[in-house]
Amino acid sequence: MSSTRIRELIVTPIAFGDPPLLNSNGVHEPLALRVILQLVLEDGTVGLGESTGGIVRLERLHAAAKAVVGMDVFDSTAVTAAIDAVLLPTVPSSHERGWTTSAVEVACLDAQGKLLGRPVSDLLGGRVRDAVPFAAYLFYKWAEHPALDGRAAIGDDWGEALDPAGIVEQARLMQERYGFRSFKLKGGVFPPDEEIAAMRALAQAFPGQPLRLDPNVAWTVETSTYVARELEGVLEYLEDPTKTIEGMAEVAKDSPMPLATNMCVVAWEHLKPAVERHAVQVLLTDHHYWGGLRRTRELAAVCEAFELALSMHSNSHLGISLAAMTHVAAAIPNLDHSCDTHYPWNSADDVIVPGVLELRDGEVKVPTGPGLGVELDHAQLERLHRRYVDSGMRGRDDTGYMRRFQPEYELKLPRW
Ligand code: GKR
Ligand code: MG
Repeated sequence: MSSTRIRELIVTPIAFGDPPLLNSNGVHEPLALRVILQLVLEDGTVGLGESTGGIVRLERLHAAAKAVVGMDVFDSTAVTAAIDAVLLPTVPSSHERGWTTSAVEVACLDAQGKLLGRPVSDLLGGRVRDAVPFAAYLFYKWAEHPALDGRAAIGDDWGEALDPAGIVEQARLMQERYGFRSFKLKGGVFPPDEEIAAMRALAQAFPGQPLRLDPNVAWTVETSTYVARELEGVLEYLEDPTKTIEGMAEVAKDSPMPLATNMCVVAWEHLKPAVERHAVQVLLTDHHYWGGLRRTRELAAVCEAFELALSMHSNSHLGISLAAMTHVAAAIPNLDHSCDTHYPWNSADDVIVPGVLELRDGEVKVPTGPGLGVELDHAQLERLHRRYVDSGMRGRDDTGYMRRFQPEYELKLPRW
């Protein structure tokens, strides 16, 4: 029994390359931040976790690391409760506390799986599919990060995408490289009519393949209603056109297609009002803040009860997160849509040993090795940690970075 106790939680902040992807807040910086967790047990078993970066959440993970020492790794409910209790006095938002507890829960499950010799999907009730479908995540983007403060420009092999033709070309590349069979466009960047044109161009280029558009609350209720009508028959769902449960409920009244969210329903207490007001029809779950993989499985059951369809949200991430997303998606019977992933944009810098996770035919095969089934590349972890230290970057600032090139740029939500 003592060998299953937690000896240490090693928390390592990292930075990895990210292209200039545009969104309603500005543009992605050349580096994205994450945190890698290594949960070390008394017997030397190590469970892995990955979470979003930034100094605030990093400090919370350090606080969590102190709280979990000596606890039994199979007692993951108690482990997350202990972390929650430590954060509660200073972090009132359950959504915010969820970012910390979730990352540690995943590391617990990875360690449990390794001890038992079983994949994490087995610990979640077993997989109902052997491969998980993902959508191509399209972004308007610049051809390169412009030269800045003596740093040379940073290009990539995706090229520019600033109009419908550029988006269709990016979608073709995504399909060619990874075989995606559904497409999501991150909108909220250009005036709505331009984004409507991009979706129509995608529909023409990829007939019959599911499409979705996510402007990250860049629109008013009126604009959202207009776009929804214009895109009738084109979208499988429209994601977060406008802010708040109330706003989404207004749009939903007249929307010809389902509305989805990863913005107005991000904690358990948001579910009741959203269901009561019929604000959303598709919930984009994310194990990184809903409490981990078991809680995500439970969330899927709640969605089933209230006839909410289920899809999955993503943020810039690496392979430990992709493995966790794949295991939980494999164990959810009512996964109704392909999952989002940023992985093609960031995978070149991955922190895991290559070979297990492959995006092929628009799917990732569920790893069958013990735990998450992925192995940490320690040399790469060290390199990415050095990059974090040397960069001096301590948080994501898409708006500030945009202003370096367009000083008049203003963060305005809704913008249209
Ligand atoms: O990477 O720019 C981005 C996305 O906008 C991301 O930050 C969102 O969290 O992809 C996400 C979404 O679906 O809202
Ligand atoms: Mg979204």
